[in-house]
Amino acid sequence: MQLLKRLIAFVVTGVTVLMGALLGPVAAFADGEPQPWQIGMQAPNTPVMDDIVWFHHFLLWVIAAITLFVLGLLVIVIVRFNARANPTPSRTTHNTFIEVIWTVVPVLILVTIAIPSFRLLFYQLKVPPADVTVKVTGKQWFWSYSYPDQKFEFDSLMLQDKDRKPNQPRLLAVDNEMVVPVNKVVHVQVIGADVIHSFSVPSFGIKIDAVPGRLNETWFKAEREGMYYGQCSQLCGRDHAFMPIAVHVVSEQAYSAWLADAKKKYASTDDSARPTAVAAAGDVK
Ligand SMILES: [Cu+2]
Repeated sequence: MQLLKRLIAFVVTGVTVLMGALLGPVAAFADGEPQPWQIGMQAPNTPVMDDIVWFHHFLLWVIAAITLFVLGLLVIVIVRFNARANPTPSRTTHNTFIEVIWTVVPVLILVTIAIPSFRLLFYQLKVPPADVTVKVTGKQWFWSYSYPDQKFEFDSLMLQDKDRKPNQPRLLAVDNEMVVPVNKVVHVQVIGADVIHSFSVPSFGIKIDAVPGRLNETWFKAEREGMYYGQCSQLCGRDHAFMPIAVHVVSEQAYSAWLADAKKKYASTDDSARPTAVAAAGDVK
């Protein structure tokens, strides 16, 4: 009995701590990158990610309620119907009412989950009219960003430790970030050049495979300025862990200024003039 009480206290404390950690400090973390000892998700920076976080919290409550309910039933069975407390068990085998209840209630729970789930899915999938289009190409092992309306393209490689400034996060900072304006719908087209990669930025709520020969698309509308990081999320070979994604969200004016600069800087569309990162990365270490 003592053991059971301790077990219940342990479970209740565990659930409370976990719920607190998962539901509480989402907004307390710094923007755009993971933090040491972080448990919850990164702070959302798009309407889609807002909805994903809401849905996650909603599911967490549903799961917690079901788990506690089942735990309660188990405890009742253990305490009241063990061989000592209940030496002559009942021979009842069917109860139509209870059987209807345990079929109908789970169906209702699933429908309650399905409605916001499908709403979110369609919200993610339907790209609204785009203000900016960026074509992202996953390569072994870096990303290329092309702005089709502006007719330029550039490569984005992870910064090595020796090139990194103190405020740039290790394994996430890159030499050339993807730059987008704040509060604008950015249409992202994603493709792979060699193998399957995956373009993923947690605080934007996007993760989409970069498949050779297939143009996938997604979208995001960043609501705050800043630097937002992600990583390739599909095992793609030796340097899979070293092809981070960095998206710099800037004001409208800063974006126009960057565009003007970038058009000059990345003017050459001739492949031979661009950094030969593939050859360099292919060297045997
Ligand atoms: Cu990859």
